[in-house]
Amino acid sequence: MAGPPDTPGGGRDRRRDGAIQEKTREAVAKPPKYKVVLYNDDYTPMDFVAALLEQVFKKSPVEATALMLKIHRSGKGVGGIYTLEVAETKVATVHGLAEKNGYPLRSGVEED
Ligand code: TYC
Repeated sequence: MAGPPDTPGGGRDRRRDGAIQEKTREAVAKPPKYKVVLYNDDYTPMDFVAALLEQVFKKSPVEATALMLKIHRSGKGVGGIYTLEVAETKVATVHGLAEKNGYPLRSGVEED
């Protein structure tokens, strides 16, 4: 790359002629985010849910157990927050793993 990189979102850049060009800050729309919500049920084993939270939502073992218990006690909980495409893929993965193992675990997407 020739010369210093542009300053993101504004700041100053030196022009070819040596003058300082003030940049205008333009609005950059942030992509909307979506929560992947997991719901409690009476049949899916606790250790299966905790292992799934580790595998699919990259939780540590301690985080996964705490979140699984939160869902168990309160009825639902958030596995993670993602762009819509990633969130929908997580839901499909949760349902696929649950169905493969014969459990009724459900999850869904909610706007953040
Ligand atoms: N309630 C389940 C049980 O007692 C455990 C469970 C936790 C199920 C979280 C689903 O999303 C869930 N075995």
